[in-house]
Amino acid sequence: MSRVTVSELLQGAPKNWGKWGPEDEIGSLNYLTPEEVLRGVRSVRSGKTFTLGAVIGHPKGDPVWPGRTGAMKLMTQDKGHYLSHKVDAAPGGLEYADDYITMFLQGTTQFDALGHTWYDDQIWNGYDAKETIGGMGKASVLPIAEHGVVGRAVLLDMARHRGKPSLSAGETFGVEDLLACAASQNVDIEPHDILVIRTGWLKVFYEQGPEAFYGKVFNEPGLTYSPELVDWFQRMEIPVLATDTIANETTVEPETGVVLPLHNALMRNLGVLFNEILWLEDLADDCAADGQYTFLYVGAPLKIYRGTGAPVNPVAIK
Ligand code: UVW
Repeated sequence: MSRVTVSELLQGAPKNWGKWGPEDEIGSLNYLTPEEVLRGVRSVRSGKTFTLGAVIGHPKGDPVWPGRTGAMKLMTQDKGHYLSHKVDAAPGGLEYADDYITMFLQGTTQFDALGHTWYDDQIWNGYDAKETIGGMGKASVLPIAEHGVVGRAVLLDMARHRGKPSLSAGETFGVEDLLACAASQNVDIEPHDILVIRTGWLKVFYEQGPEAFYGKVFNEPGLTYSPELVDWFQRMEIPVLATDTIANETTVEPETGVVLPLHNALMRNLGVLFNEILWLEDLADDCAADGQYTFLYVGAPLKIYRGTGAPVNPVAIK
């Protein structure tokens, strides 16, 4: 049970509604102008690349928000079909394999559409929450997919900063921790930086299994709400928050019991894009080894018409 509603918690909190016009559907992505892309390009030093997508349909399962299910991938055609004479080779001898997948669009590394969560019947930019009925009529993932997400990113390795392989269930951090982490990594967070935060939590799923990951009561580690944190995001004009957890914030805000308040404070109200469930282990190891925590981030979710979100396999270029 929460002790307040999200509406009460966020009373008077800042909003960017209308900042980019009444028809805007990409929010803080507007900060990533061509100049910002070039600033990102200038952070490239060695050309090393890292892909940040989780494996879809992993043999150990897919880490998903409780209530969602992992991907189901089925072969519709393979060599077996030819061996059992269900199909014949094409004239000339060509044979081929085919498959299809069913999955939650938010069931792997993905971007949330800005209209993905709401309270008080309004989604991003003040659109009516009824726009979500039968598919996102406003603030879907498509405008984000059509724009693409490219800019300078900073990795904040909170797990390393705290001297652990991963944060623990329900472990929280706030803006002062982000700044301390950046200082310990000798990196400056600049306005319009894409913020990539490693908690080590995704690794828990693959290395320790679903029992350790979900626990008795699911409570991810992560950022926790405070007015100061929201003001900082607003002041720094952060366009994207990306993490290696399912929801980019601790599941239950400990002071009030409100579930996922940052989804509303940052995404619904400020238009910050949420990029969730990233695989950050290889990138983080490399950053720790060479001391370079900035890179060019390139990602674009799939162009899903009226989608609430869409998978993405971002590339970090150092
Ligand atoms: C919810 O908001 C429930 O999920 P996600 O973490 O995919 O944004």
